[in-house]
Amino acid sequence: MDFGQLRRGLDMGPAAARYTGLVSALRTLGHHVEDLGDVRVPVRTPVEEGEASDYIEQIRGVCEQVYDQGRTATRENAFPLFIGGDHSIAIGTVGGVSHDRPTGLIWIDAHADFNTPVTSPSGNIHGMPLAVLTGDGDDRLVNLGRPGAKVDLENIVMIGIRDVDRLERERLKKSGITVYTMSDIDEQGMSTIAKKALMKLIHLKRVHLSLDIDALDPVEAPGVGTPVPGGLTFREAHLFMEILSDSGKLTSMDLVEINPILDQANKTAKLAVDLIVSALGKSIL
Ligand code: 4U7
Ligand code: MN
Ligand code: MN
Ligand code: MN
Repeated sequence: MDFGQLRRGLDMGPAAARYTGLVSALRTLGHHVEDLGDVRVPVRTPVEEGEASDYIEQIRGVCEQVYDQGRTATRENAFPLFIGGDHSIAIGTVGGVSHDRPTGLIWIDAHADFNTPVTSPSGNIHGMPLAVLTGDGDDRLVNLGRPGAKVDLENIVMIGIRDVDRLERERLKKSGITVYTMSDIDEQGMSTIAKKALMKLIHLKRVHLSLDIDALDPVEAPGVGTPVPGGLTFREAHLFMEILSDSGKLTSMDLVEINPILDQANKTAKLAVDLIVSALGKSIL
């Protein structure tokens, strides 16, 4: 779905990932893969220029479906992989996979997605999912699946951020979330950051990765709605996936914010699929 922001095209992300061979690449690695198809997404009626959009009901409907799927897959000890779609789907995915057990959350993104309706400069829900998941935001989203916060602030690690709004920054600094910005990655290198991130979640049996493809540099991932320069390189992102895969801790994952309409020959979806395959066990040797 693409109801979390105004641009069209993010709803085509799953198709783009399928076209580039996601399922066969995972089968080649030896995984048993079942493609459950797309969730039901209502047709989007256009909002006039300057008119406020209120798609909360549509977003809630889609997130309830993914919540159930995440919950079911996790209960069956399967690994749910969610392809977006704009990042507001994480309200459902993270809620669902954490239904029965506390879950660590790694949020890789250019943005913090920690706005509330009060702090958001855009009003777009895809800038709010992490706030919702920690209990702040519209009640219809905060209480989706089960009442209240879905993850503990101390079980969240954010990586790659470089574009935070003024009031969002104040919230983030007070929150207790562990944040590794692009500057931290520049200074310490991705392997150190990856190991620190995993150490932070060592006490948890389940770890969910929510990967917003705009965390990568726009040179690598041009097909995104909100590009921000100075992002992760191809190898930095792959190295993180390889270290995460080696840790054996990853139990579920989102890959979101692929916009094929803004892309160059499906380059961004190809990169996205490559990263998923690395996170799920592909190594160089
Ligand atoms: B994404 C933004 F103002 N912070 O809230 C906002 F810059 O899921 C962008 O990370 C949010 O792509 C980007 O609208 C959301 C903006
Ligand atoms: Mn983002
Ligand atoms: Mn995001
Ligand atoms: Mn985006």
